[in-house]
Amino acid sequence: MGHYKSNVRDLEFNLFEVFGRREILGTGPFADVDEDVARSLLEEVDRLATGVLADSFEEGDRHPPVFDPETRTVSMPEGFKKSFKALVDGGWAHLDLPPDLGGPGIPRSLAWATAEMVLGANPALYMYAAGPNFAYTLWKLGTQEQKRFAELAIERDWGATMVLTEPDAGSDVGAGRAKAVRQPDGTWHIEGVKRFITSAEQDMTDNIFHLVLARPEGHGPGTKGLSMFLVPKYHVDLETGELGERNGVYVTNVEKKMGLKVSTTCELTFGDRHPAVGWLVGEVHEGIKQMFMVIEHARMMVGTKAIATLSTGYLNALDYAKSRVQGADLTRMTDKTAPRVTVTHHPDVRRELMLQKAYTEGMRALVLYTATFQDTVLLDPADRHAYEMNELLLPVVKGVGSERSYELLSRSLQTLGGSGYLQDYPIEQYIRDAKIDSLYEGTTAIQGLDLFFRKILRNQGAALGSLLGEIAEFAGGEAGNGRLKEERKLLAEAAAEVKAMGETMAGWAIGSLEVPQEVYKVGLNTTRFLLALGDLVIGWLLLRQAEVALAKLATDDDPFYLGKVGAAAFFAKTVLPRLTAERRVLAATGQELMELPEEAF
Ligand code: ST9
Ligand code: FAD
Repeated sequence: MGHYKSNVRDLEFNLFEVFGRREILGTGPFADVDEDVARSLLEEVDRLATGVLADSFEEGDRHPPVFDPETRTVSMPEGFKKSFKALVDGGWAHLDLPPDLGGPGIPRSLAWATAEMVLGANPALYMYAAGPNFAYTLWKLGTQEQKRFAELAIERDWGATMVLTEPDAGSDVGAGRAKAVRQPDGTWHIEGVKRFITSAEQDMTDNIFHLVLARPEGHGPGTKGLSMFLVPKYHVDLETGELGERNGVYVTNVEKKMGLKVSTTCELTFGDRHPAVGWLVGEVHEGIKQMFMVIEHARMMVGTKAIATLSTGYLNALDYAKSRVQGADLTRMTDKTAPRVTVTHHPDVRRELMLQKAYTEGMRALVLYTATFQDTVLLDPADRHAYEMNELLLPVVKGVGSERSYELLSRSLQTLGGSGYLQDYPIEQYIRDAKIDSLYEGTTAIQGLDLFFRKILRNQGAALGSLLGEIAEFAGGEAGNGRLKEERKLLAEAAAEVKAMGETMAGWAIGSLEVPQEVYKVGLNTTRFLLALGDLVIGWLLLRQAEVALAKLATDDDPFYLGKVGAAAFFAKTVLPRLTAERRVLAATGQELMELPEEAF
């Protein structure tokens, strides 16, 4: 048995029983996909993920890629190459593409459901195989020649990267110093050093193309002065598709890190040996806007990766707990002759397992709920509401998904006792591999700022208001036929707390127009608010699942549905009431922390 434990049943439950995806299949851009096709896709990806993709997960950690500074090349571990080949040769790297680019034209919800399994089995594979997805973005943004390049990249499954970060420009992308110098032939020479670039070197694809943010000479400061350039590793004859000379972009170091070791994290140097030639994407200077098309996809990917890892962590912990015999039932704790029981009988283990289950399944629902808005945007690009809801939920998927998954993975390890600490089980690697999720693609602090200032304030609370309205309507309704009455009340209270938190923060933000320091109070609470909103949405989605499950339980005593009701009730009763304390802490925020001298820390 491999390390990866998938949960296709829960994916299908979300897609077909909760979020009604049947209704959009066979329509518009999804004309060629019906429910049978969707289910068989999930089944096939499940087989792949639990098999050949998961096979090299451990090897990639214990024998990471080797960088040769002389040749500036990387050798990937053999087993990982085999997994990569299976993914790419099976055409799975094209799953997200529309039919005009040779893809199956599946909804985003189904795409993220399949992505969860690849990301849970061996996350770096998804990233190395993301070239065709990057190319799709290039194809949408690019000139005719760049579209041709993108088509070749898709046809040949070239690798790709997103290149923003520099030593002095991490969260603050606009501080970037990499320079672009225009050439008489219309191309650009890129100069400078980028760092922490994922997948920038490997020996699994013939070519790699980099989407690079650099500042054209004479352009202004900040993110708005950056432009996006296409910089391939090898030059390409666009007519024949043949590779030409080596371009002047080289990996000059590969980082040694805590986890996700098989994913190369590279220093990328432009133009130190010979010119690094780039092409301005779309021939327009809109770099940050263009890059955010990639970033939005990547943030969704990171949240999904985190949650996928928690899911397999929880299922591994559950398996262990069901077979580990230790101690007597608590009711017979003083009877030394009492039979020993599996640890699932102990209340404390049950509580821990249920917390893991509730967050895992609630956050999976969060990913797929968010993806339903992406489906709507594909069906109707003019649907402003769906667009704004997706924007609102993305920092929640990324920020909450990564923070809660990391936190709860340590609970999964705890369930195994001392064995969890060993490399005989996958959870210690899951924890190391998942830590990165709260850091890259914008740290949690950045997600909190993005949520509050851009997705709520700038949107004048429209999307948040609509979400809170839906939650309040559900809480005030009859969901659960009398069975979820107490839980709905707890949900209504939690929604009111989150609303009050948002209003208090908005008040401070408005107050800062007169007293600038008031904004510190907002900044002291953006992460708190992000996590609180996450808990609220997770609690609501779990209760929506429980409502569906209760209806099924009328005729079907499937324990899957019992688990749904149990998880929702547990979350409503043990997690949602904590939001009252969060609101009180938030409301009491003062300036003390900001007034404390740095030396006092
Ligand atoms: C990284 C990669 O960490 C890690 C893993 C890589 C794995 C890759 C493989 C998988 C991915 C596959 C992708 C495939 C592609 C797609 C396929 C599709 C099928 N939303 O607020 P302002 C824009 S990479 C949208 O003033 P500052 C907007 O244009 C490194 N747009 O910002 C805005 O203008 P306007 C990741 C947004 O103060 C403009 O930016 N690094 C959003 O200048 C300026 O906005 C980071 O993530 C948004 N949410 O700069 C950096 N926000 O307002 C984190 C901004 O006129 N830091 N824009 O609309 C930040 O995000 C900062 O907040 C900052 C601040 C840089 C934006
Ligand atoms: P800093 O920005 O220096 O942040 C330090 C601390 O300050 C953090 O806790 C942060 O939350 C906080 N902070 C910073 N600014 C603010 C603020 N305004 N308000 C509140 N708190 C703030 N980049 C790419 O371009 N391409 C890649 O492919 C890529 N892959 C990566 C892979 C790995 C393994 C790693 C580690 C990084 C990768 N990155 C990549 C870079 C990554 O996106 C950055 O590390 C990340 O955006 C944070 O930047 P930083 O590390 O410079 O931290």
